[in-house]
Amino acid sequence: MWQAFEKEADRSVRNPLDTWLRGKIDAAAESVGAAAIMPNEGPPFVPVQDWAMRAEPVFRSPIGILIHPDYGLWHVYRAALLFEEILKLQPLADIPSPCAACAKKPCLTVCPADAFLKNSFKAEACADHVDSAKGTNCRDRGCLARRACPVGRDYLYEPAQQAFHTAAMVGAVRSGFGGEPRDDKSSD
Ligand code: B12
Repeated sequence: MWQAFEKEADRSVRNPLDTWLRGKIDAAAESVGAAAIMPNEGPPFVPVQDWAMRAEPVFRSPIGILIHPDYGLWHVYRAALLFEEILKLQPLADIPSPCAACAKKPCLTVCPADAFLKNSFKAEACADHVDSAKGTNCRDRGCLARRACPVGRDYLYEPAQQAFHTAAMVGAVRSGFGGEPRDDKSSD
């Protein structure tokens, strides 16, 4: 996705990634007779992670985002397609979360902002650190906790993409994650 975005997208518009994606997703939805919902549009936000856990073997990781056995923490949901009829899905593969066998859980110990609590994420603490002089590593190369995960390392985003999403994440936090103006809602 990132390579196509870099090649094709008009970066001068507001929300360049969301804008570029919307056209592609609407066309895909129309071709199969579905309506598209964008998970980052809100509030209110659709519970896309709950839907994903019913559709494929992904699991809540200790840092809140879902982990996939192959892609690790390097996957996100660009859209949900709503169909009028109920679709028959493959039964879910009965496999354990990769986090169950991870003894050290480095994702929980490396965050310089101590942003991960047991059931929540301190978004302000994260953004303040990323914006500070000490935040270069997270700012330029992406979330340290996410990068510490040993699963799916082949799918790690490249630095330009990491920096783009991190900047968008800080913008989202500063504008209260809502409908207020911000640089791009695609913090992921
Ligand atoms: C608002 C939002 C944010 C806010 C976070 C606000 C906060 N304090 O948590 C900001 C902008 C800071 C943010 C940051 C990031 N986000 Co975000 N975010 C969202 C968004 C748009 C809405 C979340 C929400 O409020 N849902 C409200 C209702 C619907 O959810 P809920 O049932 O209450 O459950 C939420 C919480 O309870 C929490 N939660 C539940 N159980 C647990 C357990 C633990 C331990 C923790 C920490 C959290 C947690 O997670 C749920 C979703 O956030 C979702 C998309 C979506 N539609 O869900 C993406 C989404 C959750 N984000 C995503 C990502 C990738 C990130 C970042 C990694 C991006 C980055 N570049 O760093 C960071 C990391 C945040 C983290 N570690 O949790 C992805 C996760 C994909 C995945 N693999 O699961 C999503 C699903 C977007 C997508 N399009 O795929 N995000």
